[in-house]
Amino acid sequence: MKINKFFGLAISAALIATTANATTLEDVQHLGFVNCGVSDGLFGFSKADTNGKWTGLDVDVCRAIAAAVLGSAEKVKFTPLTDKERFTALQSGEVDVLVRNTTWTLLRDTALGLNFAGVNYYDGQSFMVRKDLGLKSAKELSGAAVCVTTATTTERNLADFFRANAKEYRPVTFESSITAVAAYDAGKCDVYTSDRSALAAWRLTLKEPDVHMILPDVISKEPLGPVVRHGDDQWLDLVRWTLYAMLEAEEQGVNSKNVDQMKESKSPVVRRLLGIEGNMGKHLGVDNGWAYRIIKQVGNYAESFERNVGPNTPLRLQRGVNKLWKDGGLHYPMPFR
Ligand SMILES: N[C@@H](CCC(=O)N[C@@H](CS)C(=O)NCC(=O)O)C(=O)O
Repeated sequence: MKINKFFGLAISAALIATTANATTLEDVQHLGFVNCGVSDGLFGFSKADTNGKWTGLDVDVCRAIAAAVLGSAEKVKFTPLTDKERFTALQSGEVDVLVRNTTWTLLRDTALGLNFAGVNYYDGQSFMVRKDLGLKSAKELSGAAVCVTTATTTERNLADFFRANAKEYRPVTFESSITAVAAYDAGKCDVYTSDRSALAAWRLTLKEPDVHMILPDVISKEPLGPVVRHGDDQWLDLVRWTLYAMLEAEEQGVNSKNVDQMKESKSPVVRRLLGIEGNMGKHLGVDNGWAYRIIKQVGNYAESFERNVGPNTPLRLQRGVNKLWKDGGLHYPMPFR
């Protein structure tokens, strides 16, 4: 068949125009994968192994979104981003969602044109030092050289902390944590500062991890969570309820092992969560098996926590404030009803 060149161009233009006006969900469905912005390699949160397989607490949120929207937790393209690149990549549409140990703050949630969909890890900023300095508290850090990564909340909190405590310090800034941590390890700084979970991860990469300690002071709130662009409420809802599905599954005792038996459960909440009753998925723009797939393929929040950062992983993080609300923690999924 002879194709009219002009007609062909018109069709391509129309297709591009459709894509440009499409919602994020339509784009993702059209392309067949979720483009997820992640950290360049933060153990426990997002890291690729030598075969290119990504794992981590943040990675699991990306996978859960793909399971909900596309039916398979494997349908994710991971885009590693530095702290500096992350928000531009989301704003420009290069990624569909950012799940990259990113702190929810007022400015990011407003001025940057972004929306935080929730919190997948409640953290706080702290300091790592050599044990032989004999320090007990960050208040004793007067005059210290502090290695820090730029374009982070960390850098600002650091300044606030020293200002509030009327102490001198010398910031030594880097664009990537790998170089900041290497400089600290080489003795170019007395202190490395970051989120506590990140400090636990980076400590393991040092030449002699046991020579270093994390000071007990927590100088900030760092609620880390997935972020989307302003202006696409459906996608915001999907990402938010994906996270809630993982938390609600834990709350209801549904996990990747028992999810098939749980389909027989008499609990109305479990039945709605698993799509046996109600139309939860349809209201989100997907099918009613969305949360079943998240739980079956990725697991509930507790499973993800234990597998990636919990006490039996090298990171050895306690659940602490990351417990569910009913266990005394801060995670509180909104009602599935
Ligand atoms: N949560 C803070 C800090 C983020 C953060 O910790 N960034 C660094 C320190 S671990 C990081 O992810 N580095 C990884 C990299 O440089 O690739 C924020 O949102 O600004």
